[in-house]
This record gives sequence, C-alpha cells and structure tokens, in this order.
Amino acid sequence: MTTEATHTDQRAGGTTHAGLQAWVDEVAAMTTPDHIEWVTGSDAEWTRLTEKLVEAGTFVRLNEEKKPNSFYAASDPTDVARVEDRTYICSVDEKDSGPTNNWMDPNEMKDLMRGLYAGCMKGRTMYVIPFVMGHVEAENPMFGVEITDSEYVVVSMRVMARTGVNVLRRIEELGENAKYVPALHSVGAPLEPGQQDVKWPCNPEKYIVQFPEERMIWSYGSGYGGNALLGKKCYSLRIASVMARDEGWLAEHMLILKLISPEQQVYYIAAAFPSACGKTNLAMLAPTIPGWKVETLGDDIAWMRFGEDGRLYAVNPEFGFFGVAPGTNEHTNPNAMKTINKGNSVFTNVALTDDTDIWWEGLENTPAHATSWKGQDWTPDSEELSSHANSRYCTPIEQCDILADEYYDPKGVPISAIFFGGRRKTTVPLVTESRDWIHGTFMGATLSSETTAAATGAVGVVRRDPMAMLPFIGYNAGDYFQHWINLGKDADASKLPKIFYVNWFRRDEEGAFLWPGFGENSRVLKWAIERLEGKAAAVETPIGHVPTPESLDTSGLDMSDADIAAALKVDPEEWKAEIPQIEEWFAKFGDTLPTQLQVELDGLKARLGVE
Ligand code: SAT
Ligand code: MN
Repeated sequence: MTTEATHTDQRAGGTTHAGLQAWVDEVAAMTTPDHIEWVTGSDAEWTRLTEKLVEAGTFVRLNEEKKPNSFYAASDPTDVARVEDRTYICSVDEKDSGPTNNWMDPNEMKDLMRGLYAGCMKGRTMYVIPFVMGHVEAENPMFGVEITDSEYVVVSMRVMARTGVNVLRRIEELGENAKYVPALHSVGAPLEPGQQDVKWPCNPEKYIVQFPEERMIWSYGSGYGGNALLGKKCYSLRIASVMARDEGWLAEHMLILKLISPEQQVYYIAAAFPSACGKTNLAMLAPTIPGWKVETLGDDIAWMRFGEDGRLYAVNPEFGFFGVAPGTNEHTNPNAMKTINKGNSVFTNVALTDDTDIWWEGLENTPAHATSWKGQDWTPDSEELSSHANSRYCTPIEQCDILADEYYDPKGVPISAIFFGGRRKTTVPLVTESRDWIHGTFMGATLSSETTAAATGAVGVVRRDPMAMLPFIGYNAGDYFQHWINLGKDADASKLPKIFYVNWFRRDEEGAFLWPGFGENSRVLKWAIERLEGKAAAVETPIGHVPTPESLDTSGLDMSDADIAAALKVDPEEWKAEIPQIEEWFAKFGDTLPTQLQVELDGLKARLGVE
C-alpha cells in the first residue's frame, strides 16, 4: 500500500522525515487500515475524536457542569489491567532479559506478531502520534512515535504525554539525527465491511513486547492504559531503563514531590511503590502537620541523571496522571479531586451515575443508583462493586493546583531522599533509614508487597518487587541491581540521596491499619528530612535506623503509645522468618546477583543471629 492510496483525507498529514515516513508506510502496508491520520494535538482534533468515541459508544460524555469536557468509558471486562504474563523483553540474548521477564527470540516474536498484525487495522483508522517523554526542549529529547488503531489511545495519549505537531516539527528539524522510539499498537480487531464495531475492541490474544536493543515496542490485543499508552510503562520504564543502563542514569517507577519545611527549606523526594500502593496520593499529599507544604512534580515515573554538581536530578517524563480511582476522595487526595473536577479527563471502569457523573468506591456522596463498570444496575446494596479495583482517572497534570514550577525545568530537581515502600500487613516498620547507598539498594532490591489489582492475577500475595520495578525492568534484574550499585560507587557519597523504606499498611492483630496514612504520612517525611538535617533521633536495629517514638511527630494524632510502638516495631522473629524468602529471591539471580547484595544479606543474618 502506498502512502498516497491511504491518505484519503486532508488529515492524512505525513512527514518530511524519510525514516519515519518509511516506517509508517511499512506498518500501513502490513496492517492495511482504511485511513491514516497524523495526530496534531489540536483542540479540534480532540473534539472530533471524542465525538467519534461517543458515537461508537466507547465514551459517554459527562455532565458538563460537574466534569467539563470529560468522558466515561467501560472496557471489555477482560481488558482491565496490565498483562504481565503476556509482556516480553525480547533481547537478542535471553540472559539479558532474565530472570524476572518473559523472553522470546526477537525474530521469532516478530514473525509471530507480523502474523497477528497482518490486516489487523482493516476497517479502522491508523493514527500516527508523535510524542515526547519529558521536554521537547531537553538536550536530548526523548521522542517516540506511537502508531495505533484506537481513538481511545489517541485521546488518552494526549493527556499523558506531550504529543502532536510541535513534536513532529522538532523531529523533522533534527532530521535523521532525531532518535525516536517506534511504538506500534493495535487492538487486534479488524472490521469487515459493514461489520458493527463493539464499544471496546480488543483481542483475547495479547502481546506487550519490548525489543530493547532496537528501542522498539510492539503491542497487540489490549486497549488498557499500561498495555496501550506506550509512552508510559513500555517506553518510560522498560525501554528507558535499558537506555539508562547504557548511558549511566536511572529510569524509575517513582513519584517526585517537593517538600517545603516551616523554615522554607526546600527538599525534593522521589518514592517508589508498586502500582496501586498510594504513589499518587503521596505525590499530592496535603500535610496535616502545621507549616509543612507539598507540591507535586510527578506521580509515577522519574528519570534521574547526575548533574554537573554531582547531585541526582529527577524529571517526570509524563504530562498527566493515570491514577487509581477507588479510594480517591476529599480526605485521601483532595488535590487529585480538585484536578479531576476541572474536567478534560477520561474515566475508565468506574461507575456512571444517573446524572452522568462518575462515582467509585470510597468517593463521597454515594449515589442511590448508578450503572456499574459492567453496565449493570448498581445500588449501595449490590453485592458487586460499582467500579473495577483498577479503574482509573486520566487527567492533565497542568490542572493540578499544587504542581511545582520546577515541573517545567528540563534539568529536573535535585533529589535529597528516595523512599521505597510496599504493602505489608506485618514485619515491616513504618519507616527505616538505610545506612548507606548500598544498604538502600539492598532495601530496594528486596522490596516486598502484597499484589494489587493493577495487574491481572491473584491479589494480596506477598511478592518481591525490586524498586517497585518488577514488571518494568527492561533487562536482567541482577544487572539492574549492579547498575544501582555502580552509580552509587561512582558518585560523591555526600551528595547521594538518602534511602528510606516505608510501610503505611501494617496492621494490628484485629487487622486494622496501625498508621492512619494519607496526609499523616507528612509526619514520616518530616522525620526523614530531620534525619538529613541531623536533627532527629533514631534507634539502630538489625534492618536499619528506625525513629525513636519521641522523634516521630505524632502530636494531635489519635494513636496510643502502644500503637506507635507497634507501627515502629522491628521484631527479630518476624525478620528471621523473612530471611528464607529473601534467600529464595536472591537465588533466582545466580551469578548475576551483585556480591554487595549478598554481603548485605549476610550482614542482616548476622545481626539477627541467623545461621
Ligand atoms: O500500567 S499502568 O500505567 O496502566 C498503571 C499502573 O499499573 O501503574
Ligand atoms: Mn505505576
């Protein structure tokens, strides 16, 4: 198929960039769409595509007064989360993907997927979305071009990344020197002539594939966020982590926040938690302690590079928030509520109220009746939840009132502290400070969390999720740990961020949360900052430094001394029980496990008195 034959309308566009045009032509020849459109990112385009989605039944336009310019979507019930078992790192050499990723030989995978892609866009429009992760003005702009046959993806990408004609022009200016990640996506649902489309086209057979050496992404069969918005997890974590390994930086699953103390000292913090463990809430935290202020820079991804001053600078490559809806409310995240209430958002798999607004479990003003994400009548007495546990809001970051000005600085912000954390009912105290960078790397490498609904599979099972990157490390995880250690080794230790480990989710014997969380987490941030300033006390324990009960600001908190002690407790017996799990985890890595991490584990065992 020639470009001419498919450029049937004035939106066809095209590019003077020969390499990009050739790739687009090649994909069109393989997937045989009815039309090709180059995405410009204009408001008129948004209006046209959202109207098309409304007409197709994919979108419902929400009540203009409550959520201006916003839309509701319910996915196919089988296409609601990332599919980790269908996600592959197709490195040339198998050992470069293991032991935590699925692998297939890249040529074999390409043959298989070319078979799936053949004619897969028939009856649809193929959209070409030029995008940049981070700033188009960056020294080395991180371009991508996503080809997709999903209008839902086009409008969601516009919220989540800087897209459109400005990006394309910059790629063209740079010419053949412009590096971009080609990212091909199809829902895998071709239409025969006259065939009625479904509301949420997708295919039971799914592949989410990264080719790390080629810096290329192929995705097939799913329309869901992390599987289909390829700038996000596929590029900004899986492919970018490989770039970062090769170029000496870090691509991490981290929020970035700015903390301002009552003395107007400014600190930047990055924090990694597995999906659906409260990253977005922490990123937009409303501190409960007087005088402290938080501004947000990002809620999901941080790219961190060393600056000339030897400090580690973080940039958020994204342009929107793709947050978990259930549980979000005026108490847990007032700033997110303000952001989404400004509109210009897409809500997926939540409930639709009778006045065409949205609702989800945990939101205020429970409706007497709504339509559930599965399209069924829902009332507060219903047995099923109104919203899928991984339902999402997709909303522009610039609408966030507490967005820090530094968000616009391509250089990023110097990070003073890194937090790792997971969801654990037992064992792990509220906060632990690492002794040094390598110990902090050990904490990250052994991060454990109970699984959530953000990925398909069982929920609530403890698994190791190193640096909260388990599904996102684009290469061998043992090499990734070594990369962390090497960066620390080469840096000026006094300028490295301090590493902490937190657990907001510890429970008492009755199963109730010991720590109130949300805005109260500012108390933990305060302690960490006071540690950096040399002001707060800590006790040394076998696992690191933990606050003394007095050093943690609990004034005004409705917590007994016993509860505070329980939240901070390091129980050697619980930790002894943890050791075999860590050993089993490390055993996976064979000789790719950095010696330094084995030494850390040996030290921990010795301190616990384990043989
Ligand atoms: O993978 S997504 O980006 O869609 C959401 C998540 O799991 O963090
Ligand atoms: Mn995430």
